[in-house]
Amino acid sequence: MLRNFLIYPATAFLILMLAATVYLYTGNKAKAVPDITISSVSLRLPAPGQTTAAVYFEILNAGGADELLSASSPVSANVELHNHVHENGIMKMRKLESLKIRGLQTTFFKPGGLHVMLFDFSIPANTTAIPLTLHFVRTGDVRVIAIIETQT
Ligand SMILES: [Cu+2]
Repeated sequence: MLRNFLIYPATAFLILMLAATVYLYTGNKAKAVPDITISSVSLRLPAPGQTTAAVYFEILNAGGADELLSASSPVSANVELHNHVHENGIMKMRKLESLKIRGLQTTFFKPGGLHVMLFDFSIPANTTAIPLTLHFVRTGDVRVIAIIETQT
């Protein structure tokens, strides 16, 4: 009787501790704050006469997951997130409503893949860089500078 009296609370206590540990671990994992750094931001100017330009960069996330909702820039009123997809052997661009940014991972925006598309842009001659703001759900707005590369 005395044995049961002692073992039961000890077991209950251990189970509670285990549950609390599991709860804290999974909870912290989900709540981990994103730690986002944007690098290698460049804008490819199209051939003369064309009115769309693509912006490429890398999103390094050293923290928890985030989501990229949109991008904006003073040089264009119409900025979209795009991806390239293969359809019947043809490369097509597709607009993304948003993009999940996984934690502890680098997401590459590069030719033939993800990119930010500027429509009807207006960039004065001899401009070497333009501002671009990326809007994240958790991180908020991140302002970067895109270096302008002319097509060769
Ligand atoms: Cu595009």
